[in-house]
Amino acid sequence: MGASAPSAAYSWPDDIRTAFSQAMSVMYRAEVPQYGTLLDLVADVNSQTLAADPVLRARLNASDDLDRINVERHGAIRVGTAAELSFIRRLFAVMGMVPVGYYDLSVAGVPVHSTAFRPVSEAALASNPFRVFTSLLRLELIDDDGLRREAEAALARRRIFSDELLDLVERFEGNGGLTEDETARFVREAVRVFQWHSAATVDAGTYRRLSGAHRLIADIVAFRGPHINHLTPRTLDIDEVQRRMPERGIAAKAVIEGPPRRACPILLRQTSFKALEEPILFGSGEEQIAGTHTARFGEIEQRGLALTRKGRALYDELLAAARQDGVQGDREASYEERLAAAFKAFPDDHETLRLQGLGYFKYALGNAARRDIHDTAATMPIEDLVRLGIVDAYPIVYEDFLPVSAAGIFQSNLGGEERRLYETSAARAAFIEALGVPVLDEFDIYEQTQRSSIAAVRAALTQRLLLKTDHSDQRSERP
Ligand code: OOG
Ligand code: NI
Repeated sequence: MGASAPSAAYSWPDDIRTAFSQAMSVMYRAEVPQYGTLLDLVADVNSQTLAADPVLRARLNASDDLDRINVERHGAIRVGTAAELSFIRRLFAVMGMVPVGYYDLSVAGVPVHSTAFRPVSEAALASNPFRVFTSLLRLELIDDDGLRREAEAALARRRIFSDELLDLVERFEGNGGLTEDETARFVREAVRVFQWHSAATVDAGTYRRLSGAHRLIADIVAFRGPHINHLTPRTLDIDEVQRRMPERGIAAKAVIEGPPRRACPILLRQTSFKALEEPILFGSGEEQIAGTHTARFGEIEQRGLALTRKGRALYDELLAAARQDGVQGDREASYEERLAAAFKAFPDDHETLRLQGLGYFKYALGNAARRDIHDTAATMPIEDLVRLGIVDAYPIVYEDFLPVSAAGIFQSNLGGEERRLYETSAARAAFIEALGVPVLDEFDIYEQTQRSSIAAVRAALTQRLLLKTDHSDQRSERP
């Protein structure tokens, strides 16, 4: 898993990813000034949160996170064809990002399915966790045959990757890396793929019909490339940023997606500002007419503990209950109140979360391991070691996305309740075929991280016990 080390002549994939995410941020701030305003607000709230919470500050300082606190954690793009998706996969591989997870958004009335390209190894995540939520249009969900063929033709006409970029990706694949000069050119060409085009590739009538089928279809089909539709920095206090967005003239979406505020954060909470209406030119030459398109926004996220399958099932159940209550139950209570009430059933301290197998944890030797430890330590159940302070447990952070939340983000940026009814079918296989490789299972990745930390702890304890035996042997040899 993850990228192997390139030879010294080549750039580290982690460094290419960092350069790419920084260049994307610069471009997006220039394209969408309100995004810059959001970044400023996030930076202010983050520094106020740190000033008020020295413990948090010390922890982030120790984990090296402090100076990178305000950088983007993810972005999102939407592509139109299998060929585009499979090349995107090769492009992200240059930056050590591989497809993790499969999200079927058609169940939420959005005609796409998606994966997240992201780093996987612990070292790569620590270096820079930047990920790109990538959706593929499901053309087969356009009912009107004529319109579907028009959309297909428009997508077939466009070339979203430059020859230089194709060449650089092939070089990377052939040589196992990119030189410094190639890296600079790669980043420049890769960022260009995701830039904004203010002229549509179709006339106003076609745009209107595509948009009528679903606004997302127009967003994907009617443009020269898959423009980045949002970037997402990390906030240390999402409720505060949400509350303060209006003060800066930012129209926030109505609710924060994901779990409620908790003492022990789980999974992912996110919110965004509503997509902006931007001027567009439709058609070409004499025929060109002015109109608008709404697609681009800014988002923030706050991440917590990665849940096991069991924890995730409980999360899904409680979230569904809170949402269902809005339809059937207590109509007086706000969504936040219903959510908080439903999640009372989700344990909110790390010990219970661990003991009940709801979350993934990483283990490392604790303070008591420095003292004399009993011979049986290396084989004791991990929970006993934690209880004795020989081993400490740390929550593993959730690095993926949530389909219900993603649907909520899509929805709020499509101007309210744009939902279509789609047949749910076995689309996953088609997605994987388009991608060209299988997607990794996110639970397997967390499980593996947890398991290898336990193995490392046991190896270290065994080592200590061996040393101890050595010493006592030497002592007993002395007269
Ligand atoms: C992607 C929406 C999903 C998230 O954070 O859940 C997403 C999109 O609008 O293309 O980015
Ligand atoms: Ni997002």
